[in-house]
Amino acid sequence: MTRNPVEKSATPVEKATLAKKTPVTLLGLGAMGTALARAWLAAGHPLTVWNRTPARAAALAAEGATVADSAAEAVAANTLVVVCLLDAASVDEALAGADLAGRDLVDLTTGTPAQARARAEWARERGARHLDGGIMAVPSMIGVPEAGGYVFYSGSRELFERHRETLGVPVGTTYVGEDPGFAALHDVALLSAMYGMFAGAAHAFALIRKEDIDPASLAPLLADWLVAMAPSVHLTADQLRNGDDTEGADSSLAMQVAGIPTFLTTAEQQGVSPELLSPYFTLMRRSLAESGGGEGGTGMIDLLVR
Ligand code: FVH
Repeated sequence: MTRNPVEKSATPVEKATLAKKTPVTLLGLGAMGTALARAWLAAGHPLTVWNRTPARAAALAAEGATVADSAAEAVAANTLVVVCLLDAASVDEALAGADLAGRDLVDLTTGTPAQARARAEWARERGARHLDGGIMAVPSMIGVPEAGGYVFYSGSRELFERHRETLGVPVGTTYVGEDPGFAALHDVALLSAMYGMFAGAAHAFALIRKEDIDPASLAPLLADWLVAMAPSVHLTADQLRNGDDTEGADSSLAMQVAGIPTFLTTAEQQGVSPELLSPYFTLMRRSLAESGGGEGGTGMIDLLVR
């Protein structure tokens, strides 16, 4: 293990400050892991890191991290072990030879709810406690509180509370429940909505692509419109809760379905494939037909649930 040069040369005051901060082990120094590492180092947390490709740890060693020669050695160094690797298979591979007994394993690797539940059980069988995390941020948002990023956590509330302060150093924290799968479920839900937004924006840019319209002039209009429409999710939530999709509906489903030909014809006339929008329009039509003229769009949500 390469010792932390900052620790070796620390003054008594620096050592006292370091001593108050929870030591962290971090496995994975990709784009996200490196950003997390820098935030903990900047806040004065003693940090032990490991990465499959050792060269990625060199810069962090110079910034004060202790670099372990193996994942097992890094896990042995501290109680709090944070993992941020590519996928569940890489977590299996990295932790294969590590003794996890007594460790608090926090897995920030993106995965499915089922993978998170299986990991919690896997950790329990190895004598470790487990929290799953779903990162709602990109690396440039880490260590920048005003960027608004955060991590969803699920699993033991007591474990979350114990490490809340340390976990909150790189980016905000939002606890979503004892079920270990809930952080991943929230993560995937929000990212799925994001992809829907990206799909709509891609279609919008395609519509103007062949015209004498600067994409840079459409972009702010698009962004403002999406922001103006975003609060509609609160109305949808209320309607789902109350089982009444007429409640507060400004725009009836029937009116929206009547407008579908306008969108499809415009796409055709602009030489744009309707492939991103068509599935949603199909669902709108089915929902209207099956609801006998429902007012809102929550019927589509129930049609999606198999
Ligand atoms: N970057 C982002 O924008 C997103 C934001 C939301 C959350 N994601 C998730 O975070 C996890 C890590 O993402 P990342 O950005 O750090 O990813 P990479 O830069 O590609 O680094 C991958 C690290 O995983 C290591 N690794 C891959 N396979 C293995 C393996 N079989 N055994 C051990 N380690 C492995 C890789 O090591 P190396 O290639 O440097 O040797 C990197 O450390 C991820 O779940 C995102 O979905 C990021």
